[in-house]
Amino acid sequence: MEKFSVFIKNEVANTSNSMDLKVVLTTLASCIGDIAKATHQGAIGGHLGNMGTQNIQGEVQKKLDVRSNEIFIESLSKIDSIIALVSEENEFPILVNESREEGYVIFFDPLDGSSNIDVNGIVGSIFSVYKTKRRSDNELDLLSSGSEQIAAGYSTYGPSTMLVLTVGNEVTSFTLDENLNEFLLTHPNLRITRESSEYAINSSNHRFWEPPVQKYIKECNEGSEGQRGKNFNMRWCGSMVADIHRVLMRGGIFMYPKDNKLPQKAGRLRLMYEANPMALIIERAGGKASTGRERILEIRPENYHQRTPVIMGAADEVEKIIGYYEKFDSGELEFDSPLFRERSLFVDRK
Ligand code: AHM
Ligand code: MG
Repeated sequence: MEKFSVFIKNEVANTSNSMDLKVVLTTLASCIGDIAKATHQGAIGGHLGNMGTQNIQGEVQKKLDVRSNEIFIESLSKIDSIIALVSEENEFPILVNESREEGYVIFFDPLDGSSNIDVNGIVGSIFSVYKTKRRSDNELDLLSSGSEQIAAGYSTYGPSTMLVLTVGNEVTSFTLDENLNEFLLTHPNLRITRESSEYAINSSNHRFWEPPVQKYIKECNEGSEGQRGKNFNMRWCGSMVADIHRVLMRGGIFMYPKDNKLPQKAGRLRLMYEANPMALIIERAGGKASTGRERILEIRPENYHQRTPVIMGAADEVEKIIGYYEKFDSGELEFDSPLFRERSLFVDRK
């Protein structure tokens, strides 16, 4: 099996980016190897439990959130071609080589799904790589839409540690050989089937969703007796990396849609280091990624930690939900339950 380092050398040679990208990607893989070790040590390494602090999102930080963040920052800040690091755990970007004219900006969620840590559930890391240049006024602009990403990837620290990467046109997956301490290419050119009969959503939010998502899930749950004419299965890991990985490996759709649970949040997931990298991977694998109303990769970001609705996976299923949003927004009354007929029952408490 091909080693990650060899794959990267060949792959980056085929892109228009400089050799520095090779250093960035191999360093990211090495950080993931280090976080895998800490994660798999669990209680033995003293890594379980809370830090007693909160991040910028107001979320309680776990010890492993903080350790994973340190691992990324310590290693990536030594790379000359990187200008800035933007982490879920830090309010502001960490500027590392500020005087450069151009360089890489890395966005990352150091440990996604961290509510799973203490129950030994699957967690992972997500990253996104952009290039930036100084503007004519000499200012650095670190925020670009997801379609500008040069590379994106995630890891899962599950039964085996896997690294999924897109750089170029394809999505490639590697498995960590713990004896060699190397990622080996195990899943080339991952593709998502167009249709599917499996969905992932946190159903406890059902009453807060907008009618198009309620309608889609209702029809899935009616199974072979309903208009879809087939049974659907549901899975929810509480960890985006694990749920998206399943979608990539065997198909399906993953959603954290807009809801009116907390009106000040446009959904739960963060655009720059969760939705965008996953959207790039899903699209490169032949799937679709939307908020329901717009393509995620085309959203113009306004701040580092902004949230976005997420509906991604099998193209036919995502298109079906987009169609329901179009009908809902244009006032077409095809929503057949009392809840859907009375639009006022969905109170958009902005
Ligand atoms: P995190 O980055 O703080 O772990 O939050 C993101 C996670 C996603 O991995 C997952 O899809 C979602 O939050 C789970 O939310 P919920 O607790 O509503 O199930
Ligand atoms: Mg996360």
